[in-house]
Amino acid sequence: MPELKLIIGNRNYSSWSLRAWLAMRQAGLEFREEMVPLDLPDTRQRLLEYSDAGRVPVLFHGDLKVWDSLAIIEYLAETYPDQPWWPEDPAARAHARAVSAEMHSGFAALRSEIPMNIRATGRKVDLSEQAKSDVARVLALWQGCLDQKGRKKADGSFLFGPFCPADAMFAPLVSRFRTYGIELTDSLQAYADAVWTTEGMIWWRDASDQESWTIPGEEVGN
Ligand SMILES: N[C@@H](CCC(=O)N[C@@H](CS)C(=O)NCC(=O)O)C(=O)O
Repeated sequence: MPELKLIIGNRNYSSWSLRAWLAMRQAGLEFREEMVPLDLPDTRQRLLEYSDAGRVPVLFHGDLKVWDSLAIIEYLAETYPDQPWWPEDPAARAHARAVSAEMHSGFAALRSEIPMNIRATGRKVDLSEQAKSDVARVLALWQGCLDQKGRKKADGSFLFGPFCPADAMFAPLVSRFRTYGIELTDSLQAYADAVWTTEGMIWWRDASDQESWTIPGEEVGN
């Protein structure tokens, strides 16, 4: 098999990069990465050298290029079926894909009003009604997964028991909810803490602490 190479943005800010990267890392894949820091004068031109979409993440596998986080995950799940990806049970798998697709295509207000900044803490913002409704929907989605019929606590602390791509899709929200002090019930906080303390997330957070780039207006603690 040719090597896998993932192009990502800087870790502190690039929420879509985190999704693909964490899914790959937690699935145990070996891959190389290259980083294009976001919001610099040459960012656009550098992104276009990798993909006409001008966005990260981008996966290269030999001659193949995949330029979208969820498409990357689906491609890898098909290509490396022996690694742990989606839930085995078809109903749970469909559910996991539905919540992942909803995250992928929605929550625009939430995403723009509380951008990911992993290093920042203690932020307070007045959310619009739409963003509040986005937050409520995410929390309901999480609770719905945790309440699934037949799901046993012993199966794991994540949405579908063991870590799966749905948890990677929501990992940036776990970070945002911490940064902006979004209140969670005890069971949702336990879920968020489980994602926050996965091996991959700890590694990503430590690495984002080492980064020196700061997007204007996104200074830490601001
Ligand atoms: N739907 C795409 C979204 C990718 C995306 O918007 N990535 C942002 C970074 S998190 C980006 O590349 N922005 C370009 C820029 O900031 O110049 C995916 O799922 O991969």
